[in-house]
Amino acid sequence: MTTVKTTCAYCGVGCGVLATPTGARSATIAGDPEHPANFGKLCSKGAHLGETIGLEDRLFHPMIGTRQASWDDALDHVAQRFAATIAEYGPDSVAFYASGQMLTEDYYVANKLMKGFIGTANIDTNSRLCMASAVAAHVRAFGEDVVPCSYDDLDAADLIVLVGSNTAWCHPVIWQRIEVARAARGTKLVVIDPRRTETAERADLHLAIAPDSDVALFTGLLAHMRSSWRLDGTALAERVHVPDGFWKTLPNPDVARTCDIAPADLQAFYDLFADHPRTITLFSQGVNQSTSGTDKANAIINLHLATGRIGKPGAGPFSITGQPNAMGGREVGGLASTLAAHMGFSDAERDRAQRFWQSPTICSGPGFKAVDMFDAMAKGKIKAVWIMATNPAVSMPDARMARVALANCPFVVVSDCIAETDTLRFAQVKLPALGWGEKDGTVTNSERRVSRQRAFLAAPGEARADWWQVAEVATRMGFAGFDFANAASVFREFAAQTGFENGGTRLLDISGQATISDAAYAAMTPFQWGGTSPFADRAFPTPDGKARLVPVVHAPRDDASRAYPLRLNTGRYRDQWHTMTRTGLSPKLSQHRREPLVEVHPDTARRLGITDGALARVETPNGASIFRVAVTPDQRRRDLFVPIHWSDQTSAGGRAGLLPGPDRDPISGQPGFKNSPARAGSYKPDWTGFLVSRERPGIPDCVYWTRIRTAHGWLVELAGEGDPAAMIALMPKGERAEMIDARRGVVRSAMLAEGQLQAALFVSRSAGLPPRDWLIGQLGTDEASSFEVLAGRPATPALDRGAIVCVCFDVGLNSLLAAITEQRLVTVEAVGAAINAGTNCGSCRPAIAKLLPVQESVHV
Ligand SMILES: Nc1nc2c(c(=O)[nH]1)N[C@H]1C(S)=C(S)[C@@H](COP(=O)(O)OP(=O)(O)OC[C@H]3O[C@@H](n4cnc5c(=O)[nH]c(N)nc54)[C@H](O)[C@@H]3O)O[C@H]1N2
Ligand SMILES: Nc1nc2c(c(=O)[nH]1)N[C@H]1C(S)=C(S)[C@@H](COP(=O)(O)OP(=O)(O)OC[C@H]3O[C@@H](n4cnc5c(=O)[nH]c(N)nc54)[C@H](O)[C@@H]3O)O[C@H]1N2
Ligand code: SF4
Ligand SMILES: [Mo]
Repeated sequence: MTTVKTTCAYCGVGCGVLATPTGARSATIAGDPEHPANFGKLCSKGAHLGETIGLEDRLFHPMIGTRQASWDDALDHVAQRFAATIAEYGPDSVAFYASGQMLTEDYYVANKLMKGFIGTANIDTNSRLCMASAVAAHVRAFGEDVVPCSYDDLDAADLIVLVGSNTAWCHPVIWQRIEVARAARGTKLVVIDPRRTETAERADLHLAIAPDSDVALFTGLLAHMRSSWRLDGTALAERVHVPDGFWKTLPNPDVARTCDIAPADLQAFYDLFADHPRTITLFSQGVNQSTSGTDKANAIINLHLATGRIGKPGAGPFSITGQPNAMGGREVGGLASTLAAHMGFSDAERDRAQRFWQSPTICSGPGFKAVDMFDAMAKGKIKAVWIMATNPAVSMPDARMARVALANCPFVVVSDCIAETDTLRFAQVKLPALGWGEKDGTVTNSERRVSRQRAFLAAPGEARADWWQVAEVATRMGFAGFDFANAASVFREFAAQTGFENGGTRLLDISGQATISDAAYAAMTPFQWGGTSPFADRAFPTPDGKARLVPVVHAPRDDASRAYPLRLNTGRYRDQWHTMTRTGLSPKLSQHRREPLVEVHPDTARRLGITDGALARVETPNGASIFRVAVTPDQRRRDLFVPIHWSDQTSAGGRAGLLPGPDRDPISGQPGFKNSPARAGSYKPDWTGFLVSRERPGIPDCVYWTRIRTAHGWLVELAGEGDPAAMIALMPKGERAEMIDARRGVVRSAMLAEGQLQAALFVSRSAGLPPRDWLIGQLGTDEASSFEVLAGRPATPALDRGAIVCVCFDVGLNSLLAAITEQRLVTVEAVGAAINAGTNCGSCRPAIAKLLPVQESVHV
């Protein structure tokens, strides 16, 4: 079968992928050597895309309530309910909640319908939770939301500063590029993150600053550069507008104390910065997801503008995007705070958009930002909402309130490719969407590069493209202008809008593509708008052509209290994507972290009375969840970290989304997900246990459970109260071998069929449980013995390989440590040569490096 060039489904690096179908629902996946974002590389998530394209868990048909409906009925129903709601309560009573996982074409049609035809700007997106602060900062500083750098700059920089970015896990192919540059030219690396992540571990300097002290750090650095006469006088005179009194806003409080770092480390950072004019400051959610996120981003941009480190090779403030099409959503105007194609809401711009769309109306001004949108739903102001390609019941801050809002909204439409998600439970209408490998259109990555996602699989069931769903509803609402023949015709219209009466006022102008033929669209190769360095030789898109310094002042979050003395940080794991609807399908990707952990410093753990491997309850003013404890010096004292990935589908208890409050940045409206007041204490269940099973087990009825895929089935961790024997309900029906010691509270149950283990359950009131790995492996053999299974171990014990580090080759921690010690391995390369680990996607190389006896200084 022929190989199709497409783009990865996941992060904003935007890697090119070669997909070669090997059957109706299978394909081999490789990096595209010609794609300028990755030159053939893929990380663990991209490399295992093939494990996520089966038909398992898919939504195949439109549903109205619990009944399967035809597309005609479902679309008519949506159109009628939206029209009726608008007729009765006005256009602002309806809303659309979109996603950076929609294609540009999907996004364009949704934005056009809402802003131009329904006439409300109540369309916002999960990018509000992700990129809004960077967008707001770009607009404040440059006049337009333009990322001023390209990946090439990473190769040319002498100093790379990563701020609030766990690049090694979240943008691994950018990370590998940084590592190559460091090996080639000794690029210095500074990581600014309260946690010692695998990214921080590899840095020349790691500043584990106090949460949300970034503004103090960067204004302090600007003050330092000024007092040591290192600003760029020419840039300041010619290219940058300095507001009156700006320099007076740079007080010099005790920066090291505010950031809670050693003065020598602060000085080391300031010296590195002063000595290396080719500096890239790359930032993501540690900056954006903050109640001071916009100010943080502007503090970074101010520094680059005032020192002339922008628009030159290897220099600039580089906001990297999270989702595959976070950037495309910003381009079309999918945020409630922009109109379309980088235009705002002035009368002239509204008039221009309306004339371009030839629409009956146009929205009057900005609409509800995500948190406000859900708040308006809870208050009954929004009476119909369409949610597309996002799972807000899990991912919104104060997720309990988001669910109250959805439950309170009279009409909820959800377009998703998966049949059961936490959000779909609230839907009156469910619309089956095409997923990755089936959908067709464009995405834009972190460096403004537009690439094609192409279909290489047939549509499953009745699933249809998101843009088609919106266009159909628009047409059924009686609107003209939505009869698009294909994705290419949507793209042409969007491209035309970027150039419509632009006259050089907006850098986003891809109108050269407005006449692209269907064939040329099909064959499109990646291209970048704005060029590699948009501000190298061009004025800034402001009225006077100058960029702006924006006064920003460190404002600590003042919600610390005696009741909630800790700070809660939330974020990502290397091998899971958000709410796990897709990466959770991959057995390989599920091995790196099998449970959601709360990471805590040893001193704090001791004070709280929680121990490594036990369970802890984490509580904020908004909710409580239970997590497995990981005690680690990589956390700051008093800070906790939990992952965002587990939902009601995959756990009870382990849901991070319940915990952060709705507090948000006053300018961007982005929630401060990374720094919430919290408390924690040990959770002592009556019993703990686990289940391995070939078939997907039912939902356990106990206080804590988590469920993940394994090579031949599932692993469910359990903890609860009452009678442990009640868990036998999780076992399949049929003949089982069982061992119950009621006095000591031990329950073991195994079910085999013709030498194949079907399921095994282990529950115990004392902590002792057998190691999981051998039992997980037994699901895959034809020669399991119920005797051995009940014993929880083989008659002749083998080495427990330990937690999986390299998912590509299934290499565990114990195997790695054994090889390193026995064979005296000292480099990541040598480990690879000895046992393969780290030689495929490379995502685990930072973790392997950490195990080596002597840390390599640069290249892994
Ligand atoms: N594996 C994986 N990769 C992903 C994703 C995924 O789900 N899984 N999602 C994608 C998406 S949508 C996004 S947005 C990106 C996110 O990518 P990242 O931003 O790299 O990921 P996070 O884990 O959310 O947070 C980054 C770091 O910010 C730090 N931080 C917290 N508070 C502060 C602070 O006050 N100051 C500073 N300087 N740092 C702080 C955290 O400790 C954390 O290590 O990842 C993308 N890539
Ligand atoms: N506490 C905390 N919360 C966070 C964050 C954090 O760091 N901490 N990060 C925030 C950030 S940066 C982000 S980006 C969000 C992400 O949060 P979400 O967007 O809610 O997470 P996903 O799991 O990516 O949800 C995507 C949904 O769309 C479906 N889907 C996938 N492809 C398609 C498609 O082509 N069409 C349609 N119609 N559906 C599709 C998937 O099955 C899934 O249900 O989470 C935010 N929430
Ligand atoms: S870095 Fe990984 S997840 Fe991100 S686009 Fe590339 S392969 Fe996909
Ligand atoms: Mo994101």
